This record gives sequence, C-alpha cells and structure tokens, in this order.
Amino acid sequence: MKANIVINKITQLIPVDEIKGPRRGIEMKNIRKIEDGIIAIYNNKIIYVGSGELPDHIQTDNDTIFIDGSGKTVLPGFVDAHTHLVHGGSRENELKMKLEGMSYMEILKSGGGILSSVKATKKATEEELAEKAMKVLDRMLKMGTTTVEAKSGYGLDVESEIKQLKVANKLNDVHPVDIVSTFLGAHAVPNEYKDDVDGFVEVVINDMIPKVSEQKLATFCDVFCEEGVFNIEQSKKILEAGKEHGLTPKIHADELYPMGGAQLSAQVGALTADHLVAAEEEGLLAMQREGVIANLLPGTSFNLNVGKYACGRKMIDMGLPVALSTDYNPGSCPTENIQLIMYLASLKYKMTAEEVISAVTINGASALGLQEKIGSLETDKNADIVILDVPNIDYILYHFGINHVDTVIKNGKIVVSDRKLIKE
Ligand code: IZC
Ligand code: ZN
Repeated sequence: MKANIVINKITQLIPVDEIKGPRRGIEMKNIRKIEDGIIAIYNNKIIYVGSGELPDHIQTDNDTIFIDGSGKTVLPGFVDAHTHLVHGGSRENELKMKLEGMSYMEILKSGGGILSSVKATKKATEEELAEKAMKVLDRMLKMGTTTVEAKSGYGLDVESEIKQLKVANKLNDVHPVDIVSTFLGAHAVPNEYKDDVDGFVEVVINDMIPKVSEQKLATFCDVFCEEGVFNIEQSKKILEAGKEHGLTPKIHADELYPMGGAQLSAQVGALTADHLVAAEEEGLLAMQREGVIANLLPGTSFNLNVGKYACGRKMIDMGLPVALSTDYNPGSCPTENIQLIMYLASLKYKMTAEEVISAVTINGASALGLQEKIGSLETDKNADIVILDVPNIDYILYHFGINHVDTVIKNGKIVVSDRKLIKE
C-alpha cells in the first residue's frame, strides 16, 4: 500500500485508541503516548500508526508528502459537539448590561439575548448566514477543530428553523469541517407565545419536528430545558416527539437551576446532557447508569462570570464519560477557541491533560455518534489529525490563551499548514 502523507519523528503522538468510545472515568486518563511516532495516510484514511519507521507493507515514493513531527505533538482532530454555529447579528451591545450586573436570563426576559439573535437570523438570507458561519468555521479549523455540531434555534418558526438547518447542511458540503446538525426549535419562547408556552410546544412537535425529519435536515433534537424557558414536562414531550421522528435526544440540562434535566436525559435515552452546572447527584447517577455523556461547556461558565462551574472532576471520578465543547454562540460564549475550553476545563474542573484530550477527541466524537469514524488515530479511521507546535500535551494547557496548532489534516487533506488556512 502506498502512503500519500507520512508524519514521522513525532515527539509525542497520542492516538487515544484501544477503547471504543466514549471513554469513561479512569479510561479518560489512561491513554497511551508514543515517542518517535509515525502515521501514514492514504487518501482520506489512516493506514498506519506506530513508532520509528514504516513497516514493509507501506511504501512511499516521490509523490509522498513527508511532515517532520520533531518537537511536535500529534492528536486526533478536535470534535466540538455543542455549537450554535449559524446565526445572524451579534450581541456586543449587551456587554454593558452584563457589566452593570444584569444576568443572562434578565437580558433574555427584557427581549434581548436569544430573542435578539432570532430577530437578526430571521432577517438574514441563507447566503448571509452562510458567509458569517463560514468565517466561524475557518477560525475553528485553524484552532484544530475538524468536526462540529451545529444547532438551529434562532428561527423559532418552521420556515426560519429550516432556513438555518439548510445553511448548516450546505456548509457541511462546501467547508472542510464536518457539520452534524441538531434541531433546537425549543431554544426560546417567541414573543407571540409568551403567555402560551404549551401552544408553542405544540408547534414544535406538530409542525417543526415532522418537517425537519422529513427533509432529513438534522440528526439530533435538543431543548433548552431551563427555568423560565421550557420545563421538564415540555422538554420531555419535545424530545419524545423528536425520537418518534428519528431524531436522537440531546438536552441543555441544569445550566442555571437544578431542574432535573440530568434525570430527564437518562429517562429519554439522550446521547448527551450538556452544561450540567447545577445538576444534582441523583441526576448524575441516573446519567451514569444509562451511559449519557456529560458534555461540559466551561467557556460559558467563565463568560457568564457568576463563579459557578460544573463538577467535571467529580463526574469523571463517578465514572461518567465527559466531553468538552465550546458552546460557540453569539450570547453566552462567543468563542471558537477549543484550546481555551481545554485550558478552562483543566483549571476549573481539575482535569488532567490526558482527560482533556480524551474529552475533545473520542468523547466528542461519541457525543455525535461518530466514534467509529473519528476521534482517534487508528488504521481505517478518517485522517483527521492535528499537529501542535508543543513538545507534549501538558504544554498545551500550561501555555494558555494562544493557538498551538501548526498543521491540520482533514479527511486526508492538508487544510492548515504553517498556521495558515489552505484554500482550494
Ligand atoms: O444565543 O444565548 N444558552 N442558548 C442557551 C444559548 C446559551 C445561546 C444564546
Ligand atoms: Zn447551547
């Protein structure tokens, strides 16, 4: 077999292999590290991972591209499994309110927050939304993210939700980053339904979900289950309806108040429960029993600045599989920087570098149901690979706030080289 690309002499190669994802509890820490590592790629697949030289059955020739991995750390491409990628507008006007002490929910209740992004998204054309999201994806890719989840939820009516999902699906076709779509029609209550939330839930269930499913626009169905948004009963109804239409449940659970979202995630068989800042022990135990992945978003806690973080350390010690994502969105967490999220998780949750790497690779992949294809460096998996200009994984978390990525390979193609995007 002939290799198109070979990365050799890698100072620290972390394949995150040997266990099919998600890794839970102590498995997150126990990942192997290869010195003098080597990886070979043919077309879009990995064909060899090891150390030293290539084995005899893998040949190279004058066309083979060699990348020198000395002084570098090589990891699976990062998977960002919770983003609100497609939206119109921005909300920097809310910064002043925040600094004056207004909470995220107070801003939303005053008609700003999510509802302000809904207004801007409804107004925007598909092209405008795509152009804006494309820039976000470019920034993510430069940071080493090779697969993202993208939620709708800034339309809140059939037509605009579908518009958002269509944009995400189109971007998946044209941008190197792979995008998995989630329907989040129940992201906020539109003004017209302010006094009839159950009425809006009916619209989500009877109008939106069937159309989204029929047009195959999403893989997952999510709900913002939160005090003052959708309660447990409404969230359950929506997630069950999604399931009936083939959409796997995900849930914004116990972000600000302990609502019982964690328990609900276990009850409906959700793949992930996200946020979990205020989740209670009972809910976490239910998740652990049912194998629900805790998808934690420390950037949001940091940026909301109320001093509360999910108990990531405890969740891992309880044996839960933990993933980490940016929550990229125009309100509570406008950042594409997955490396900043990794740093915050390490610092605020007390996660080791090994646990952090497991969380953003194989566990992120598992949070999207893609653990068979991506999330680790193994023969026959997709060649989604990041090369960082650091000697080891501890260094990534130690030297914080900057981008350590030198090269990104996505589906076997070099898409970032010498820190710059390669545009086709
Ligand atoms: O636009 O504020 N938390 N949804 C739930 C968000 C944050 C996104 C936003
Ligand atoms: Zn979110």
